[in-house]
Amino acid sequence: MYPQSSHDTRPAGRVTARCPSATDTGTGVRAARPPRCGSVNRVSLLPALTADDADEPGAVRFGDHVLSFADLAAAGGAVARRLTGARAAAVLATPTLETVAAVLGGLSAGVPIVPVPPDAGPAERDHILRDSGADLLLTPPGAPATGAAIEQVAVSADDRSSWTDPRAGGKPALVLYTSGTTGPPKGVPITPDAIAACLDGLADAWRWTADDLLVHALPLYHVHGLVLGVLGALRTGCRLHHTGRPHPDLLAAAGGSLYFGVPTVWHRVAAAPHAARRLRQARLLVSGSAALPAGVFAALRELTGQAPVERYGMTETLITVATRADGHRQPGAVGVPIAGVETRLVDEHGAPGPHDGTTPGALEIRGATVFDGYLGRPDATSASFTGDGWFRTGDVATIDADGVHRIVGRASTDLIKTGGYRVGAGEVEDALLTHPGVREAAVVGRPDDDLGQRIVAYVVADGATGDDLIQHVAGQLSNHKRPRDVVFVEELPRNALGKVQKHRL
Ligand code: MCA
Ligand code: AMP
Repeated sequence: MYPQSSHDTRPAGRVTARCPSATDTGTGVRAARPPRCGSVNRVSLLPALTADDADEPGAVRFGDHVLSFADLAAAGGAVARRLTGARAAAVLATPTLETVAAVLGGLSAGVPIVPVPPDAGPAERDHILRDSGADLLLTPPGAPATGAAIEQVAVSADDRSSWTDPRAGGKPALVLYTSGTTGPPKGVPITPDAIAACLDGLADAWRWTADDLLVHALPLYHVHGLVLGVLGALRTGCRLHHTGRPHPDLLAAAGGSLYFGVPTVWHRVAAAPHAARRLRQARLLVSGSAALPAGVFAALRELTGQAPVERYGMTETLITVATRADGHRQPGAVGVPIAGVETRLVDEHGAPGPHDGTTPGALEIRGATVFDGYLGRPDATSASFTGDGWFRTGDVATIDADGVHRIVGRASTDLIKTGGYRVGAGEVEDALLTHPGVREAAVVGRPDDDLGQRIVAYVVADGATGDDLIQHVAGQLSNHKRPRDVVFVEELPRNALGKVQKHRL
């Protein structure tokens, strides 16, 4: 099932540009600088782990647990030895050094790693394990038996073995699960080449170097926390402090130079002025995964003395557009394509849209960071790419004459962003419908100052309370997929074809 090269999952006939050539003008927006594909470090994916100073203590800190890069590599080496012969290995992705060691073990052994949200209910977890074909579940030591149907192997970050440096390449290193509008989450294989291109593009945009101290508290089963927040440190060689919880006081006390957060975290930092003021010493505050509200942008600028930079991406494309450290920081603007990435806008007929800063169009992306296709889902893959190889993001954007992008909405209301998490309305509806009292369900995202959107479920049901249904969903899926509110209705508004009219809810 796993492709051996980056081309195996592409639909026949699809033309892609992994790295646009200098003469390829296309109709899109190109990174202002020439693509750096040629300068990607193809020898080593994570050079910090074998650098001359890899023995320096204190490089990577998760709470009170601290390791040097060299010790972390040796912990990864010990995991790699246990992965011999595995097809894919799932990891219960707690925010710990054990998860980092497990990911490194997979990278080193050439075994795709499949992070599983640690709070995933059995339905979500079993889907991920089954769909990915993982034959092992790596967990922190002392983790209770999960009940998963595959062998559970405890990982210790204190084990040591020799480290084999992972190479860049086109075979999947990670498979991350992400929601669509309907059905269970889909697997997104991510190659070392795509990771390297993304991280090098961001390092260039943000002047991200080994002199930085990166601080965040993001989950380790998504691109933001795992690819940027962990592998980014191991590629640039910067120190990393994961604070466990994204509490403003913990973030401030870490004294970082570079901070990553989702808008919900920045909203909470802005609401804690004493902590926010302590971020004045930071070099760069970065927001992503969802739109940063203008009010939070303004509050951060006021309290920290600097405007945050926003960047935009998706699980399928990694991060593709970013405000540069030396770029103009404006609320709502997510910046320009990173090196190696092209973007374009198209209208409803697929024709190129103007880059005038006001006309919205469907945003399409191609380039070195874009995935090749969903795991085992050729139908979904071909629906996501145009015939000439551009990925349809599903986001609606404007692009101005300087190439600055603004995300102005999503084409589908059935993808909800709550706390930076992407949640498909269909997955939550399916979970609600497995409750014996529920006859119909429609799930929507409602604006929320803290979460961006909150999940609200409209149900036709007998003999169940709202709390029952929230707990029922939590029993199957991850915590953040629970509806915050349940509204009981007599019937759902439907059109003549029987389709629920969510705009009328
Ligand atoms: C949650 N709780 C609930 C419900 N939902 N209780 C009752 N009913 C519900 N429906 C509980 C939670 O379990 C928690 O309990 C408490 O309420 C507070 O929850 P919440 O408000 O959600 O806050 P939080 O748990 O502190 O989480 C906020 C967060 C989190 C830390 C910002 O949303 C987060 O880490 N988001 C990051 C998502 C992310 O990494 N996305 C990147 C995707 P208790 O306190 O007991 O636990 S990658 C991506 O998007 C692309 C590539 C990109 O651009 O980055
Ligand atoms: P995910 O697959 O969880 O990575 O979610 C990707 C989606 O997050 C994108 O399609 C956008 O809708 C949204 N997103 C990510 N970054 C931003 C941003 N800076 N501004 C607005 N939306 C964003």
